[in-house]
Amino acid sequence: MSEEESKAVTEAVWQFSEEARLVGTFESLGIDFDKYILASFYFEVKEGSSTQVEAEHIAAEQSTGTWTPVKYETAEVRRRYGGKVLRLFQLPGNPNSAIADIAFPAENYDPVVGGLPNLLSCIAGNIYGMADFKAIKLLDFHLPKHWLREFKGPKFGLEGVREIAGTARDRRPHLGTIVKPNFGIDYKTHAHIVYEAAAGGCDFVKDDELLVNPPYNSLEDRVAACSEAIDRAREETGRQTLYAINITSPAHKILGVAEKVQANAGKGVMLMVDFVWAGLSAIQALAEDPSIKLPVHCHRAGYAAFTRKPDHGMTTLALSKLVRIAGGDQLHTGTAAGKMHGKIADVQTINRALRAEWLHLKPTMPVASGGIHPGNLHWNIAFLGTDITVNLGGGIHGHPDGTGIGAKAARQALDAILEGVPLTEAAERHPELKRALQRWSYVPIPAELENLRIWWPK
Ligand code: RUB
Repeated sequence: MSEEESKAVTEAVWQFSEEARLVGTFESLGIDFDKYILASFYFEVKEGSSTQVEAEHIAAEQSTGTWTPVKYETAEVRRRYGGKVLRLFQLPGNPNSAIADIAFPAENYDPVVGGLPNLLSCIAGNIYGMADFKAIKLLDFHLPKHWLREFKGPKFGLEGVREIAGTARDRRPHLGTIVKPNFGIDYKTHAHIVYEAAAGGCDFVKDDELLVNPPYNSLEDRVAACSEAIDRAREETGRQTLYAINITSPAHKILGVAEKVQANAGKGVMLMVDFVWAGLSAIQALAEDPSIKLPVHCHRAGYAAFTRKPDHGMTTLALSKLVRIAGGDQLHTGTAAGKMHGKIADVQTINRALRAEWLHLKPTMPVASGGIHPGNLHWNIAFLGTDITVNLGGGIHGHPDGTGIGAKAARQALDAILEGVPLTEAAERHPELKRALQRWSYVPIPAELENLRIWWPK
C-alpha cells in the first residue's frame, strides 16, 4: 500500500467513525442505522476486475449469496436480507483498490445466541480467502443500538479499576509492570517481585502473557502468594496495587479457573486473559457472569497476525472495539514509544474509541506496554494522555539495582513528567532515576512530532 493510499484509508476510517458516532444514523445515506450492521472495508482486486463489482461481491458473499445464483435467493430475499454497498471510495494512485462501506441487515443475526462469533463470520469471514481479492481489510464497524444492548460490556471499566486503585480523584496514569522473567521462577520468587514492584511505586503488576500454570508457579500458589505480597505493600505504603493473574484457558474451562483463582484472591487482584487465542467469548463469559467479581485485563498477544499488514486482516481499532463490547476492563492498545510496531495516531484513535461514550458500555482502560523505560516514558504520556496504564517490564526489572529501585526510578520519572520537570533535572535529585537514564538513555521527542501531542504538563 502506497503512502498516498495509506493516508486515504486513515481519512476514510475517521469519516466512518465520526459519522456513526456523531450522527448515530447514516442519515445522508438514507439507511436506518438501527436496522443494519455497518462495516467498512479496504480492498484490492486483481488486475482487470472492477472495484464496484467486487464490492457487491463482498456484500453478497457475506450475506445471502454464493458464487452462482441459487433458486431461493430471490430478488425479495436479496432486497431484504442481502448486504448493501452504501459507498465506494476509489483510492488515489491505484485503480484496483477502494474502500467500501457495506450495510448488513441486522435481522440476520441473533446477538445472544450467535453473538460476536456469528457476527465476525460475516464481517470478517470467508471473504479474506477469496481468490478475486488480492487483499481485504476490515477497517471499522458499527452496531445497531438494540444489538449493543444485549452486551453488558466491562463490569468495572476504567472508572471501576481506578476506584479499586484509589486513583479516581487524582487521575494519574497507572504505573504498571510485567513480572520478568516470564518463565523459570517459582511462585515465591514471583510474589517477591510483585511485592518489590508494588512497594517501589507500581499501581499495577501483571503476569507475562506467556505464564499461566507451570507446576513450579501454579495459579493456585501464585494467587495466594501475590495477594499477600500486595497486601503487605499496601500496609507499608498506603497504596492499593492491582495484580493481574493470567488465567488464559480454553473457553469451556475459563469460568471454573476464574472461580478457583477468585476464591484465593485478595484485594486488588484482576483476571488476565490473552484474548486473541482464548477468544472474545472467554472475556464475555467472565464479564457477564455475576459470580465473577474481579476486573478483566486483556492482553492482545497474537493480534498482529491479522492486524499488522496495512492492506489485509482487520485494524487494531476494530479488534479493540470488540474487546470493549465483550467486556474487557483493561486492554493493551500499543505505545507511542517502545518495542512494538504501530503508529502514534492509530494508538490515539483506538484509545479514544475505548474511552468514548458508547451507550451503556463503560470505557475500557487503555494499556501501553512493550519496550517502555524511564527515558521514553514521557512520549507515552505526551501522546497518549493520563487516563491510561503505562507498563514497564524490562524498563523496571532491568534496572541495574533491581526491581524495587527500578520501580522507584520509574515512579520518579512519571512524577517528574506530570510536574513538567525535565527528566535530566529530576535525575540530579534522584540517584535511582539517574542510574535508569544512564542505562537506557533519555529519548527526546523530535519537534516534527509535537503536533501529535495531546497532553501538556500544567
Ligand atoms: C512488555 C511485554 C508485553 C508486550 C505487549 O515487556 O512483554 O507483554 O510488549 O505488547 P517489556 P502490546 O516492557 O519488557 O517490553 O501491549 O503491544 O500488546
